[in-house]
Amino acid sequence: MAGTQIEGPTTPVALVESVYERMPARLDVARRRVGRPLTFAEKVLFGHADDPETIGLDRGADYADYRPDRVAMQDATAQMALLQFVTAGLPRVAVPTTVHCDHLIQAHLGADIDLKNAVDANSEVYDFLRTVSEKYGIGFWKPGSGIIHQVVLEQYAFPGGMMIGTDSHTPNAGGLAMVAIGVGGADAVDVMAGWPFNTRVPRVIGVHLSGRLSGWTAAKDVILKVAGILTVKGGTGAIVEYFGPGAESISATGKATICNMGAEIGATCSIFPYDERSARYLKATGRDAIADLATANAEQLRVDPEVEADPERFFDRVVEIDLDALEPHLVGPHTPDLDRPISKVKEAARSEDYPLDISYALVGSCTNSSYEDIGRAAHVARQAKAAGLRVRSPLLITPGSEQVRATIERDGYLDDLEAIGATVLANACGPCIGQWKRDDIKMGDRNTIVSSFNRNFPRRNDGNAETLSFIGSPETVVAMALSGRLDVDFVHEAIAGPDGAEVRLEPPVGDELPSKGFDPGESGFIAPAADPGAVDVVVRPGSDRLELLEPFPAWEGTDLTGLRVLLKAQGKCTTDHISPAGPWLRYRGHLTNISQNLFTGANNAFAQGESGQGVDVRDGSTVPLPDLAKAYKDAGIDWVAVGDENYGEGSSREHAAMEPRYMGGRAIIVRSFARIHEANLKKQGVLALTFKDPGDYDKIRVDDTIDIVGLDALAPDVPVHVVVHHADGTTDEFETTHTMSPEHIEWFRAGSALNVLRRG
Ligand code: MIC
Ligand code: SF4
Repeated sequence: MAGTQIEGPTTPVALVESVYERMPARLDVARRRVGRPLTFAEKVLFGHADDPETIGLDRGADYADYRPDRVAMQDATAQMALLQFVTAGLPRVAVPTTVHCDHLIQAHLGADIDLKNAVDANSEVYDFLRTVSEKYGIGFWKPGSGIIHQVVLEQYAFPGGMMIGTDSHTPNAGGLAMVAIGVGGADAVDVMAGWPFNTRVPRVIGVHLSGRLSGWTAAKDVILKVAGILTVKGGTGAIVEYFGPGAESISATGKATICNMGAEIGATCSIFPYDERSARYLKATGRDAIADLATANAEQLRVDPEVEADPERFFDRVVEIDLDALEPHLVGPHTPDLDRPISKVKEAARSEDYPLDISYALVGSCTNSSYEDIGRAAHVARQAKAAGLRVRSPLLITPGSEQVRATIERDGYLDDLEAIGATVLANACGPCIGQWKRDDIKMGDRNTIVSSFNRNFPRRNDGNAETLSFIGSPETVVAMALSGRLDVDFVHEAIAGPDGAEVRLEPPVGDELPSKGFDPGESGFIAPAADPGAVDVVVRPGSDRLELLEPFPAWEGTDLTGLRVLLKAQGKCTTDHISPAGPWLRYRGHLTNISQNLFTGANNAFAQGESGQGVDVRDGSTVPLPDLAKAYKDAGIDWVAVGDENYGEGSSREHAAMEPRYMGGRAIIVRSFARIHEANLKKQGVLALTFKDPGDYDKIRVDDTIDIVGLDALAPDVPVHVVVHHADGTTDEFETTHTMSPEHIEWFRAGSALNVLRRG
């Protein structure tokens, strides 16, 4: 098994070989069992089934065990995952695993100084992550080496492979034909401990691509369009599989952009077939042997021909995108599925009264920071420079990895961008995760920003709910920075140049890959220790950043009665509402401290006006939700939270599930859940319940007490009964559904999945 060898800075060819070797026999079993041809995603899943002969087949219904080839974690989620892993008492990880330091670097003054400040400010956390990695056989990527998903794409992703990662944008690796799934830390702990990854067999949505990408239209526009069609919950429980002749007109990194943002529509992951563009990327990143192997096994790495010929028969849904007709798009504000072609943005901006001046433009993030992305952005910058134009909105650039940064520097792209006034930030998440120290506006100032990122929830980038964030491709963002206005259609109109001259921007052109090859830059990889016994892992007692975990108590064996309603979330309640990032990233390894942010972004139907407030039913006072949760906990009062549609959308951060659990939350009852968050709740022993009749949401009142009954008979597919006692003496009763398998029920009983793992 690959786990016994020392993790290196790239995927060993032997691992890829072993995946390809076992695939044909497994696909025979799969075809025999399902009795039809297979989509590519199904091939990869069967290729990684714990047991292909018995694995569940019913897409969207059965739970199934898979054996991923790899685990990746970023620093903001790895802390909690590794705090859990070390309590399992195992000598080393069972599968190849890496940790990437990218989220904790604050963007403020520019790459060098920001990186130095991050290393100083986070040394305790980085030391913890590095020593745990060294001790347990995990590859460690230092701060500055790049954003997890770019580094994974450059070094570890391979066609037909399967991985999980503790970050919702892990599906980025689908651009290299990999099933790559974002999970919470507890799922990663299972796999690192040698257990299978358990998830529901995904449905498969096919996106058929015809035509070719050209002109201003970029890969980003494909996913912005798909997001508009499928909406933020349309991909839930599904793999989005791209196929058709248009796929070959998109580079590997462009495909990764599309797969990355599949997270925004709730998809389990997204995937492209292996093609010549994938081979080119593998070779350019020094993986010729893997490219050759993949080419030799190409048939396993795409849909069966019958599926391509008659997709409606085999996919759960088919979406058609004609790349020839696709215009560049901009989505937002506040949600990634509010999409408009650039040609319609002006009209919308005026009618919706969006601030027309763009206060900042940002290029980068794991989604859009490849060599090709920056090359196309730089081409727009060169045109501007030739016309004497500089940016009218400040422009920030974050390269995706050290390799991309060194190469775009060598090839002059950074100079092109700096020449029109751009500032280059460290190779990290920076403003994308709210690690952005903005000095130009005050909190509460209404303003517009445009970025090439993937998320645009309120407060996401700068903590200000009045920042309206729009998302487009890197070239769109640079063009908009040049006009500085939301109401200039740079595709069809001229931009005002110096002295009033009109400047027409030509569609951008950029090389897919560097003709001189990549410059690897400064290597950021640290291999695990040869002698793990010599490595000490230190968690300083009294630290405010790291805290060892206490196991959650086991279920008391009785029904849950007399629960209070802490919160009834109204409308969007993403993980950024439940456990915001930005300044709170500081406490990602300290459950007690981070719990102080619980629900601070949530809109409570019972305490409207300001977000994050709740009503203490004991005296009717309105108090911040984290304080209320703590007060209830201290008084021994357990509680539930109620939520609306797609509750827990967004990040994989399991803090959004651990915090409620830690603060006395026993159940979350919602109209619908986002996949990762629901899984995270179950892992931590919280009952994740869905109103059978969404209308029952309306029955919940502020001063109710709630009983969740019949728990001794908790079983898969059996509804859970809820009795609501209103303060006026009346009661309501309703049924809720859940997705707990027998194993998940065991987690609930034991108090958490980790408690089960510890028991061995
Ligand atoms: C995000 O984009 O929201 C994050 C920050 O990368 C998260 C992970 C986290 O909260 O640490 C994600 O997408 O999973
Ligand atoms: Fe980092 Fe943003 Fe990508 Fe999340 S979405 S991994 S914060 S760059």
